[in-house]
Amino acid sequence: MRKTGTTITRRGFGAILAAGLMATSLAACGNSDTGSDAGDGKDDGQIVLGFSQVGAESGWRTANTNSIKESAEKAGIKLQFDDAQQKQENQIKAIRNFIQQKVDVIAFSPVVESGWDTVLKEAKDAKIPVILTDRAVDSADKSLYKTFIGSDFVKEGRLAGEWLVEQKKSASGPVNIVELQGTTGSAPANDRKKGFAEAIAANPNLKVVASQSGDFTRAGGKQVMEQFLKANPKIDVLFAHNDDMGLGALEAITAAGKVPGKDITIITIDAVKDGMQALADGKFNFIAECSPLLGDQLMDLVKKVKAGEEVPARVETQETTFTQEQAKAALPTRKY
Ligand code: GYE
Repeated sequence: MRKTGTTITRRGFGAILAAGLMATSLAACGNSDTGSDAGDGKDDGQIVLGFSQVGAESGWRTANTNSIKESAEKAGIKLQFDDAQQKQENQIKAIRNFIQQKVDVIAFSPVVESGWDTVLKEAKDAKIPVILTDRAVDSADKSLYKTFIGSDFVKEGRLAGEWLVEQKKSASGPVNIVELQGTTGSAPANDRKKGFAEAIAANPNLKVVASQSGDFTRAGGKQVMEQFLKANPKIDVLFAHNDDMGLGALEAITAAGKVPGKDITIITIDAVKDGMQALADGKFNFIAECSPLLGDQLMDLVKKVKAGEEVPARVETQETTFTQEQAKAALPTRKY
């Protein structure tokens, strides 16, 4: 059996409790150099984590939010959760609120890569450690955050492209690809596009004939796919940067009288349940996995940075890929 993202290290409840007690008592000893003084004056001694989430744009995001909420509760961490509705200005506002409230640690999943330096500097000046989850920022100053936890998006794009290269290796003519990009300026959209383009460069027959953002949503995927179908008489392949856009595109493809998975080869990223179902049903052809189950590892990191312990600069998620047969096998035990 291949390794899937659902096998991310899960620690026993006892270990979590012990780690929690240890971190709490360390925090109670006070004044670690990275910790804020936010815990002071709170009689319960609980670590307070301010988390700014991107939004609720996809199945992946919902699973990620659930994972973070469940893991915080399990770890005895008090979570201040904010949903930014896919707007950077809302995230900046939320982070400023967290600073004002003097939370112990701030974590966030940056909707786009650029434009974070000022607010990250404010957190640093307030001595509140910041953890990036899921998406990266392009800040040159790496001291503005403690660590990053998430996936290698370039690799995901590359795996998608490599699978296609293999499938189409005996194609004698042009293979027309349309690409549904994620949110413009976001790390996963930038990186998945890059990895895919690098991989398909191996075969000059493979050509991206149209590429546009569907904002990681089903509605966006459907709408942009409709435009693609109108403008391009021959589409052989759809590469969607997430399952949800691929699922939205299915409706447009069917409405145009084409058979998804047969007339048009569909490759997506994420491997959430609905995407895996579409793959098992033969409507998608291949998915590169991206695990949203970051909660447990995030809470471990929160405790460590609060305690002033060293943490790795980057913590990467374990992932795999799925064909239709593999999706059928994995679906019954899929957790998200
Ligand atoms: O692939 C997509 C979500 O940042 C990895 O965001 C995440 C992406 C995920 O909306 O479905």
